[in-house]
Parts: sequence; structure tokens; C-alpha cells
Amino acid sequence: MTPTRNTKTIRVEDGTATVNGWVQDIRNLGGISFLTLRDRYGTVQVTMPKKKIEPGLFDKLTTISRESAISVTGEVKESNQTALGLELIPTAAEIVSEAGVPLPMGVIDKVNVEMDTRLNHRFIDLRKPDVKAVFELKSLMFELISEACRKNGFTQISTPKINSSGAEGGATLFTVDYFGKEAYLAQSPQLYKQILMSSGLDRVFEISPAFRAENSHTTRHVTEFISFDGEMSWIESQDDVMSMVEIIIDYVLKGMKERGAEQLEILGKEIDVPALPYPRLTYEECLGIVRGKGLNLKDGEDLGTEGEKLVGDYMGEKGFDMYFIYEYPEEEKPFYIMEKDGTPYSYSFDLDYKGQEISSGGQREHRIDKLISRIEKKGLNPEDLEFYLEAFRYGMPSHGGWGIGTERLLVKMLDLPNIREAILFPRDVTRLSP
Ligand code: AMO
Repeated sequence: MTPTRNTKTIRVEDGTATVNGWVQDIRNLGGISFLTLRDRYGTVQVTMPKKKIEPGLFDKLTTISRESAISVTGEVKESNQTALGLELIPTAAEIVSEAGVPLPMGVIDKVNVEMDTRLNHRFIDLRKPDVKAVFELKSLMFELISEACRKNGFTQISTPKINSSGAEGGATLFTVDYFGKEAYLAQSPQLYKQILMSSGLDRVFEISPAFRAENSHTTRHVTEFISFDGEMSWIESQDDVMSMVEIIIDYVLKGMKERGAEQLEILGKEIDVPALPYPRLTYEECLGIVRGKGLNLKDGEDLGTEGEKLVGDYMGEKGFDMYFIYEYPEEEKPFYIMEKDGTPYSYSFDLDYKGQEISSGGQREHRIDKLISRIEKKGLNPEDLEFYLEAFRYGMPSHGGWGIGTERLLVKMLDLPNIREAILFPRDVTRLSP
């Protein structure tokens, strides 16, 4: 039987082989025609000298529309004219599914297609090797995150995405009608990963969708993203959390560089792996930096996109792409973050990568009385969070954790211009389909 090969596994020694793929291009030069067959890994040239190919087969393969899905069987011959060093002389072909004409957008044409058009026809956009490469790299990133977590004793968890309360503030909650009751899509696994700290599963991680009703039309906000969350018990301070985050990020970046080399080459990108430990700046220090660059933020004010970018420029000039900003004003941070007693600050941090926040985290308030005061201070009703608070009443260890926006991490790693480039089917204020 003829072996089925792809453009990565096909060899001259195969003698004959079947290759499945899409018709990328056909060139008819009179006596000879060439069909470029593309699959997941690359392309192979199907060479058709008119005199040597059975006429019905020749006609079939030279008139088929571009991007049709076909299966070609033929002799594998050495060739010094092709990148693979071989070509396929067809003996049989099956048209698995013919592509309509015209195509909604081109695959290899060198015209700039609007992002909206690309997203509307994402399956065809993904036929472009560089678009596909991003998602192969995203898959590798998830593999590396899981590996790094397991190596450090973290257990993978899954927590509910339809909930009775939010955790990250009311403004970005999506409401769902849950059999007549009001429910919310999870903004993060925050409350559940913390509850689990009281269970003895003392290091947990989750990679899951997070939903934010974020009415922002920017290149870094979407309404559904994949969050990588971690939570760990028995910490002495938030330093323990920052150290863990940097160990994991370092593992991921090194792994991407090594194991993603082929895809990175398709993209023409290199990943720089910042040295450990990542610099740590206090929020106060950052205020000084941005003020020095002309942005007059008040004490306690959020650094915002502009401030983050200015700190990024400052750190970039010093050769640092990745750095922590810690001890934010407690007013800026959610109720679950521990206050730095006697100061307006908190045990919280962000990890910024090339001038953009990719992660937030911190030490949590595990003392029930203080936690309840913080909930009230934020204008929330502790009764609505009773399912969460109960876990703090029967022996809750000190703990802390982080949430990383995986697409933001990937965007910065690959210098992509828009978060939508890192999401197969993005959801934003105006997009709900495909
Ligand atoms: P935070 O709300 O800062 O923290 O979110 C964590 C990280 O998630 C990413 N992110 C987003 N990515 C794309 N689009 C959005 N709309 C969006 N919103 C957030 C960012 C951000 O740094 N529970 C805490 C984390 C913790 O303390 O453990 C939380 O969710 O990269």
C-alpha cells in the first residue's frame, strides 16, 4: 500500500507516497505544469510533464481551484529545483473538497488584508504559515506552563466559570440568566483558588478562560482571555510569589526559544530571555520615574497605560524587558490583597513586560477579621461572599498567588501588534462571531 506522508516526513526512499493538503498554486507552462501542495508543515511540488501524466489526471490537477483540499499519490523523485529536494510525479489524485471561487481572502497573495476580514474568515487566515505558527507557539506555551508548574509541585485545577459573585469588581461582570437567577461569568478563578488553600492542596494552578465585560477598544483588551493562575500556601511574604512567577516565566521563555525554534523562524522572531532575578521597583519608585518623564500622576493614582509605558521605556533603556512593580496603593487593589499595615500600600505586585502589565498578584489577606473589613471598605457585602469566607474560618494558611494574561505574555514575547493576533476567535466589544 502507498504510504501517506506529509511534507515533513516524505522521503525519496518512499518510492511512492500519498500527500494530503491544499492547492496553493498552479502554474501551467505548456508542456509541463506545477502544483504547489501545502499541508500543516510546508509545501511539496507536484510536477506534471504533460506527456507522462494520464490526460484525465493532468486535466483534473491543472484546473482545480486554488485552496481545494486534495490527496495526491505519486512517485517521489529527487529534485534540486525545490526546497524539499524532492517532487511528486502524480499517478492518482482525489479531490476531497473543491474550494469556491473567488476565495474570501487570499492565502499567499502579498496584499494587506484588514484584520476584520481575516478574523471573519479565520480558518483561511490560519492557512498562512506565519499566522498558524503563532498558535503552534501558544500551544507550546501552555505545555511549558504546565511543565513548570508540575516541576514546582503545583496541582492543576479547574474551577467554575458560572458563578454567584464576581471577584474583580462589578464593572467588568457579564451577567447570565441562570434558571431565573442572576449569575456571572468568571472574571478569574480568584475566590476558588484561595478557598483551595484551606484544603491542603497547597500549590494549585489553572489555565482557563476569564471573562471581562471590558468596554475597551484597545490592542490589549478582549472580553475573553486565557488566564494562567497560581496560588501557593505557607508563604512568608509576597517575595515568595514573585520568585515563583519568575522561575515559571523563565522556564517558559527558555522552552519557547529552544522547542519553538522552527515556528520562531517562520515568524522571523527571536526571544530574548531576561536574566534572573527580574528587577523589582516599588510603585513609589515608578511614580518618580514617570514624573521625571513629564507625566504628573498624583500620589496613589494608577500608573495607567501611559505610566506603564514610560516605566517600560525607562527600564528598556537600562536593558530590562521584564520587571516587577510592587507595593501598589491598597486602594487600587481588590479586597483579597493584604494591606501593608500603617501605610497606604499593599502586598501586591504586577509583572510588566516591555512596558505592559502581563500579570498581577500578591499576598492575600488570610486573617478573617481583616478580610471582612477590607470587603466592607470596598463597599461589598460580606454575606454575598460567605461561601468564600467560610474557608477562612477553619484554618487558612498564609498564601498568595498570581494571574497572568497568557495572550499578553505571548504578544510581548513575539512582539505582535495586537492581542487578537494571539487568539483564534477573539471576543471583544464588537465581535461575537465566528
Ligand atoms: P487582573 O485583573 O490584573 O488580576 O488580571 C490578571 C491578568 O490578566 C490579564 N487581563 C487581560 N487580558 C486581556 N484582556 C483583558 N480584558 C484582560 N484583563 C486582564 C492581564 C492581567 O495582568 N485575580 C487577579 C490575579 C491574582 O491576584 O491572582 C486578577 O485577575 O495580563
